[in-house]
Amino acid sequence: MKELIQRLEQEALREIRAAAGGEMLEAARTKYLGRKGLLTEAFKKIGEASAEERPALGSLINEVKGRLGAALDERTRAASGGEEKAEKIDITLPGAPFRRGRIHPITKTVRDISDCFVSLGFMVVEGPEIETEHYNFEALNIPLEHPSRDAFDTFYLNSRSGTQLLRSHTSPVQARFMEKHKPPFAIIVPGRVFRPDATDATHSFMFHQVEGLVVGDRVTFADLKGVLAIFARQMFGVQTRMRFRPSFFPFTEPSAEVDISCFACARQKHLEGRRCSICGGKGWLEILGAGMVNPKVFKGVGYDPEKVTGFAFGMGVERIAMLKYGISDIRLFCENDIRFLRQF
Ligand code: 2U9
Repeated sequence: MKELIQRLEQEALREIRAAAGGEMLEAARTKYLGRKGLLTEAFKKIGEASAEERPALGSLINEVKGRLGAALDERTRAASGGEEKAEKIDITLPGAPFRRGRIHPITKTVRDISDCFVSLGFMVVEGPEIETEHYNFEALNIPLEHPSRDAFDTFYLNSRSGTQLLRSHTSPVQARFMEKHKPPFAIIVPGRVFRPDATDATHSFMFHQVEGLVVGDRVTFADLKGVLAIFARQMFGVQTRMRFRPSFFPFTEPSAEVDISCFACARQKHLEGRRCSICGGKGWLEILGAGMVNPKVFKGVGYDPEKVTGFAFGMGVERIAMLKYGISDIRLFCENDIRFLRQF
């Protein structure tokens, strides 16, 4: 009987040591120490032993119970601690997912336009959004009676330090640049501009422009055409054609509006008589205005128009982005709808 109990103990200890986790340890506890467990069974069999042996057998079983209980407790503690630790460093768990942000389509378009001109040697220049009437109008040969100077066409600010306004174009930056730098130079000026237009699908009181200015010795209209042709092809595809229509701006003379051949018509051979939704069937898209810098503008900043010539151009970034990406409403750029922004 004594050997039987000792063997039982060895067997139980082996099982406890080999147990792989909490569940197996609980099973061992029930098997050996439970109410119907093997040690309880052994207790019941003490009656079969002789009267002299019984006390020693009883205390042996109690000692074994104590040792097995202690062994089980220790292993259970270790197992649960181990499991906790393993959880903390479980490198197989997938990481918490997070969405990467994106560049706003207007920022992306400004960068694409700028990159093209930078690759041609232009320098990017920026300036203030709050301007004086001098830099926003006078320096650009825009006379006092010009309709754009009307309070309904410009945001004027209440200011103690003379009349201030929100710039209605980025051109004042070029005027400021010319005052501080001598030709030759080639700059592009991206930035936000403000006009109190009634808002609709194609007009907003705030939008972005990229304007360019090249000044130097014998800069010609041919240079203007060459630079803009490279830009149009880079932005809208190598097959893009350009056309110039005569126009008028106070700051350029002569002035032109520049169209590109409609990239959508070219793609949509299957239109078969139906009108192209991008160009309305005209085959051309207006993308920018341009011209040779008016000599009066040069005089105003202290350049001699007999010695230098220059060309300038300007484009609305929202319009370029809307054409390029087929966006039908300018307000989408400001609504922060993640379903819209995620598409770029
Ligand atoms: C200086 C001299 C000349 C900038 C120019 C345009 C033509 C033009 C419009 C395009 C769409 C503005 O966003 S828009 O409404 N711009 O057509 N801008 S030439 O000419 C300058 C600028 C600065 C000193």
